[in-house]
Amino acid sequence: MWLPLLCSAALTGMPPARGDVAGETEPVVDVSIENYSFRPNEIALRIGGTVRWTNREKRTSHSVLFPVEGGLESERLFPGERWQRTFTQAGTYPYTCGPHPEMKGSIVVSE
Ligand SMILES: [Cu+2]
Repeated sequence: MWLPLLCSAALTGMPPARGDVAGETEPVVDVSIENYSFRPNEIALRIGGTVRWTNREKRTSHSVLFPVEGGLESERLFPGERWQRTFTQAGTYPYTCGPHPEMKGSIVVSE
């Protein structure tokens, strides 16, 4: 009697929703923006990986700016907002915050 119950519990623990959102199964790395810094500020991931920045400040807005790629920049992120980018090519991607160029981070994408 208890064995079938255990089995069904194990099945319920499976993630049936996986794959229902495109790209969800790819690794996502979270970066927190707080105290005028990106944490962590250095990230390594593989091609196809996604970095998701979340502004955890109380009041300050920030952006994510890639100056070496023609100035690709997120919209201004207000507290609680997030932005993400998926990296499809290997390379090193330094970035800053548009309004606060002293904020720095970098992402290394490998094959
Ligand atoms: Cu900023």
